[in-house]
Amino acid sequence: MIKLYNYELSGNAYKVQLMLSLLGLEYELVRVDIFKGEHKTPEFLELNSFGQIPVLTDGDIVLQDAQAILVYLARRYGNEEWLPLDAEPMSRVMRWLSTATSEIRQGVEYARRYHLFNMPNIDIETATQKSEDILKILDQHLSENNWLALGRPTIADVACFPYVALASDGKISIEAYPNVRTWIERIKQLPGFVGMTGI
Ligand SMILES: N[C@@H](CCC(=O)N[C@@H](CS)C(=O)NCC(=O)O)C(=O)O
Repeated sequence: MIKLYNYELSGNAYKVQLMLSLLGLEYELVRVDIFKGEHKTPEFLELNSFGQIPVLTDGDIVLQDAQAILVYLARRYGNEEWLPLDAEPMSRVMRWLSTATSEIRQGVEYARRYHLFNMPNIDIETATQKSEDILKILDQHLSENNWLALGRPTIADVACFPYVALASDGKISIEAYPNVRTWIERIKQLPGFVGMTGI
């Protein structure tokens, strides 16, 4: 049985839940209340020494990091469709996994942390500027492409979708980015799509 250690407001954990659902897999959710520090207990640190969700277990396999888990699920259960192995298309998918953990995280994800969770040590001006920068780039890219990496949905879309779709939580409007809005709606139409609070 697959278990996903998550928290309902975590966009990183939601990425994994979305992938599980798109693949039509059965899974169990194990709630880790990160606002009560449940991700820093010795038991949880055994699963992820970083003290972060998401964690996914599949039998004896214990995996950490949303992007890494998407790679696992795509290859283990989704064959070539969600993450092909040929050099060029694989590189195109990886580009966006990397973008999810850099430009998108430092932009819309941090803006959300600041406004929704009042997290300290976030430079909101920088996060807001980075949000606008990446949304503009995404909108341009999506004006010529229906999906981020290939001519079909891949884990690139799943990795980038949550925090872009949650941008308004960070007081970032996506009104000026019509192609981003259309892409969000396109993802919501995928068979097996599941939402989260705010999406
Ligand atoms: N690189 C990690 C980052 C995960 C992450 O930032 N998780 C947050 C919740 S969305 C968390 O557990 N934060 C608690 C902490 O870092 O102490 C991933 O992509 O899974």
